[in-house]
Order: sequence, then C-alpha cells, then structure tokens
Amino acid sequence: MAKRALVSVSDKTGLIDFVKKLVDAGIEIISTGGTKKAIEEAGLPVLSISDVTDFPEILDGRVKTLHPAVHGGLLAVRDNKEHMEAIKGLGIQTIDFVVVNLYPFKETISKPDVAYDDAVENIDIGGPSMLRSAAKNHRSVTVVCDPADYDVVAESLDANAEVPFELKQKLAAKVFRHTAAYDALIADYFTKQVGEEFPEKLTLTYERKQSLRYGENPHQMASFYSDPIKDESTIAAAKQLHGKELSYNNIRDADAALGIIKEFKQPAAVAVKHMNPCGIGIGASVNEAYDRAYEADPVSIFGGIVALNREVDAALAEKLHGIFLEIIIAPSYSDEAIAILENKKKNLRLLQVKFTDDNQEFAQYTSVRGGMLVQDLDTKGYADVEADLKVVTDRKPTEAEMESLKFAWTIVKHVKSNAIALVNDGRMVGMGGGQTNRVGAAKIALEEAGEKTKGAVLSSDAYFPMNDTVEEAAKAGITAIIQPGGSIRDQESIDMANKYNIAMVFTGMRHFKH
Ligand code: 93A
Repeated sequence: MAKRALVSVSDKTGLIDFVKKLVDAGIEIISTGGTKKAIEEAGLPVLSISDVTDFPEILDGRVKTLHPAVHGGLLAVRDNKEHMEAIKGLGIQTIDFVVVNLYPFKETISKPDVAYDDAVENIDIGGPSMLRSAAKNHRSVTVVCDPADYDVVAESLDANAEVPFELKQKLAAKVFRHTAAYDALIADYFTKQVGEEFPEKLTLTYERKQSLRYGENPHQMASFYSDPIKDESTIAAAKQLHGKELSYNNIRDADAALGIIKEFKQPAAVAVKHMNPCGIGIGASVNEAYDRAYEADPVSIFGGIVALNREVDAALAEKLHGIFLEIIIAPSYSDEAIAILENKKKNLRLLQVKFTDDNQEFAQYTSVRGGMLVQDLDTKGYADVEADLKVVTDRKPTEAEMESLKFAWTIVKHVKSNAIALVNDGRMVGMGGGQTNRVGAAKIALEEAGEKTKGAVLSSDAYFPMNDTVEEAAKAGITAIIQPGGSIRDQESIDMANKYNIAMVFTGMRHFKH
C-alpha cells in the first residue's frame, strides 16, 4: 500500500517543491483547505482531509484534522498487532508523514495593536496535535515542522519512501521543542494580558540567534539566544554593518553600553570595558561628547566598546579610527564614516541600533546553581527621585553642581557595586566599581581622576556606612555628593560634609548592581 503524507501548512514556503518530491516517491498526499488548494493549483494529486475523516471541516476550520481517523492513523504502533487490527476494523489507514507548520501566532502578536480576538484565533490546536502524535510515534512517522528540513527529508527517502530512524528521531525532538516554544509564547502572551508578572511557572521562549565560538573563556561553550519578540533598540536586534562576528563578551559589553547610552537624550558617548563604563561624556554635539568620554580615561578605552547616540560623521570616524576599539555602536553612520572606519580594520565591529524608547517590559534573568532569579530591570533614574531629593547639608549645591550631580546619579547605577562615580564638566572623570567596601571604591575613583577631582562631584550607588568616604572625597577636592542616604550613621557623614563645606543630597533610592 502506498505511503501517505498529511500536509497542512500556514507558511507555504517551499511547499510545492517538497510535495512534488513526495509524490515522485510514490507517496499519497492528504491535505486541508488552503494547503490542498495550493497543491491542486500546482497540478499535483491531492486528497481532501474530508475524504479521510468522512467529516467536513467545521467551525471555520477550527476542527479540520481533529479526528480519530487522523490521530489513529498517526499513533497506531505498526508492529503492535492489536493496534493494527483495531484501526483496520474501524477503516482507519496509517499516515506515514506529517508536514505541518502552525498558525502564525508570533507574527500575529508582533503586529502593533493586534486585536485580542485575532491573537486567540491564531492559536493552532489541530496542528500541534498532529505534530505531537506524529512525533510520539516517530519510529514509524516522519514529522516535518520546519520548511528548512524539506530538502534533507526529500534526499533521505529510500526506494520504499522510508526515512532513516536517526533523522526521524531528530525531527521529532525538533517538533517537541517547537510545540513547547509555541505554547510558551501563548502562555506568555496571556500571562501578560492578565498582569501576572511572576507566575507559578515560568515559560520562556528563546530562539538561537547565533552559535558563539566560545563563552567568557575559550574553554566554555556558548550560544546567543534572543527573545522571539524583541525590541528594536536591543543588542539582540542590532544590525552588524562590518567586522568580525560578535563574541560572548562583546555581546554583554555592548548590552551594557546600550543600557548606559539610552539614559541620555542629549548627545552622549560611552566607552565600556568589562561591563563597566570607563568613559562617559555629554556635550552640545556627539563629537564633543566623545572627546569628553575619551579624555576621561584614555588608557581604559583601549580595546573597549564605544556607543554614541547620534550619527557618526567623517570627523568623528577619524577620531574613532585612531584608537583600537572592539565595537562601535550608533544609530547611523554616514557613508564617508563607514569608509573611514572600515579602512584597514577588518575586525572592528560596527553595529547599528535603533535608539527608540524601550516599549518592552524587560525582565532580568540571573541563573544560580539549581535555579534562576527574575526581576524587573532597574529602569528607575534621576527623574524618579528628582521630586524627593533632600539637601542634608548646610550648603546647597549650586546650579552647576546640581547638573553634575544629576549626571553622576544617572551613571552610577551602571557601575558594578560598590560603585562610586565622579563627574566634572560633562564627563565621568573617575569611577570605582566592584569593590567590597565603599571607601575602597571611592579611593580608586579619586586616584584615577587625579587632578580632575578638583571641583568634581561624587555619586554613590548606596549609602555611606561611615563618614570615611566623605573625608576622602573632601581631601581630593570634591565639592558635592549625591547618595541614597539611609544609614543609621548618616549624621556622621553629614557632619563631615559640613566640616568641608561639601553640599550633599539624598535620593532615597538605591541602585545596587551586582
Ligand atoms: O484550527 S485548528 O486548530 N484545527 C484543526 O483541526 C487544524 N488542522 C490543521 N488548526 C488546524 N490546522 C492548521 O491549519 C495547520 O497547523 C496549518 O497551520 C493550517 C493549514 O490550514 P490550510 O490548509 O487551510 O491553509
């Protein structure tokens, strides 16, 4: 008896070519409404699903293939005599191939302003059922859920239209990943609709975007997965215009750089090394901002990542070309700038990212052994504390100091805790991060800034447990400080600030970053 294939696809890519090969291999084709029509139009022989089920498609196609004649034909174990007798007695024939791809749920919910009922209608029920029945019975059934596999399946067919077990097994595994991800996306959509942010079961769908050569170190394997519905202003959506493939560390650093640069509406430039900012500048133009970011620390920027929030023109490209950088990120580049940057720098990665506001609710996932922590991204900034700022010292910050404090507060949350940032004249002039005590972080920042501490301001991601940080700052010429406050020993820090005529402001909000 001829082998039979059930073909029912929403995405008709490559369909006709593949069906033709199946027909040539002597396989009988059974199909549903739209798919059958496409096959018929190509002049290929095809049976209607209704001929198999002896039942019409009903409820606007909601019930087409959900029938024992389909699932019996898929699930019967071929070398189980009782199974085979049972289906024979009911007039059910075996089905040997399932070629199905699903209603486009992801594409539907990716559309802006998608109607709720439209999303619901695009939940495929019959398709995943067929895929799962076929995948369960993969010893006998070949199941294809991805047009990318059509060629390999067609090429594997032997004279009896048989497919090797190893391939059937692989295809089945792919199907279970596929239906699991499909359901996870549906679950995620409805979870968001009802506002359950941290449900009792977390369903994640990530798609491999890139196989990485290695992870943080060459002996670690790694891959880059992206959200199926990602914001265009993310590293996952970045367009690479030039250069070597991004590495694991590149991707994390670029993500960190994007997180910082997106804080600024005015022209800004950020240099990042090992996930920490080593230079940040703002200015009237992006050129000026870059100069400030560069001058802040011309040593650390070497081999770093630079992100800019305005188009890179030829003049800026010349400067960027002059130093060794791993990556440049910008919303756009002039043609001249690209020509300059590409010249003799085949490795330099040029990334283009659309700088729209995040309209996606990001969650931050951190794996721990045996589990995962999930939290909201720390999106709070200066605007969220501005109304509640408290000047706690005798002296109030001047207007210029206030501007610097605002800048310093904006950037300190991007430095690994314990974090101290110093700002002077529209640039970060020093930072200390990742230290196990706060005064240590301050000492590093002050030493790095050297002469640039004179008249600079200081920000701290969390409160001062003692007055030693204020004392160090005062000795180095810092004139104003911004920090959350909230220590039981706040008064000692305030007294120290008053002693040196430092203006100090409390924000009431902490920005740990571990
Ligand atoms: O509406 S369904 O959930 N009910 C079904 O019985 C069913 N059978 C196949 N969706 C169903 N399908 C899906 O229809 C397939 O997964 C495929 O995506 C689509 C193909 O429909 P057509 O051949 O009419 O274009």
